[in-house]
Amino acid sequence: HESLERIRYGLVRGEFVLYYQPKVNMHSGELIGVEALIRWQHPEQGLLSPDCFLPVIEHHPLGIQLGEWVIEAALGQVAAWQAEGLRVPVSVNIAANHLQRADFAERLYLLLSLHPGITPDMLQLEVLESSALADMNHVAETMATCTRMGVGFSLDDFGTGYSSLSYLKRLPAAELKIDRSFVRDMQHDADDLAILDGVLGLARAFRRRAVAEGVETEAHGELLLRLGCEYAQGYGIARPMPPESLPGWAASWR
Ligand code: G
Ligand code: G
Ligand code: NA
Repeated sequence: HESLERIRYGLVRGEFVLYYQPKVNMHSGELIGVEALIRWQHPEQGLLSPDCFLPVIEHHPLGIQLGEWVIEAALGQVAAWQAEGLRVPVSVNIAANHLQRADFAERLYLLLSLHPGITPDMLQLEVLESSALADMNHVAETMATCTRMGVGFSLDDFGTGYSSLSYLKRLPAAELKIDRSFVRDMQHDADDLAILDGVLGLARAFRRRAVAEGVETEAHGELLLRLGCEYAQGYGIARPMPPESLPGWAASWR
């Protein structure tokens, strides 16, 4: 793990970058969004994954600073793609303690106002469901405020947390991302298949968009389509890529 000071220095020096992984409609072939995934382009150690630095700053103000940097950089990238003629919404992962800050909605409004050319619906926030949100009423309120601004929410790794069903009922998230652990063995594991089918039914009943994570093979995609899940993300569709690769990928996909 890197030190807090080195991470702070890296942020000042502009060493962090975002990769983007496509999220598609497997039925129509449409690119429905991209998920921003942070990487550290470390001058000595090469490209570092978030596991090397996010845990270090998770409970530190620097984590909030980096979280805001991610939103700002993702919005800047959406504007750049838009100028090239590619209109694609971006999803950003938000740490629970960031979302739970009293000024979250206000700060988000400020970040959005820096990009007047981007409508708020071009931004979606992925909330990690497994990190128990301490004060659900407050979070629900924050999410409602942001939703009124036009920003969308997604419950990440859905099905793996402590209280998936309470979250589903109480949090205004238009999208559920079905955790990849249920997708991986669904062809061979009847329990996983049953969970997947159940979550898809819940998503329909609550009118939330279900997106399957971890779609690695054609067989995954075919079975998901048969189950009625057309939205997917995974290595079988595309790996996370640097932003300059996305327009070419989007043009050649399907
Ligand atoms: O892309 P990768 O496999 O390296 O991501 C590892 C983990 O780090 C994933 O759980 C992902 O959600 C998380 N992650 C990636 N980028 C960000 C980010 O910008 N902010 C936060 N909070 N988590 C991220
Ligand atoms: O949901 P979460 O934010 O944790 O997911 C992002 C992480 O999942 C990233 O680290 C990304 O690289 C990884 N990922 C994306 N697609 C796949 C896949 O098809 N298989 C596996 N094993 N990991 C994936
Ligand atoms: Na995510």
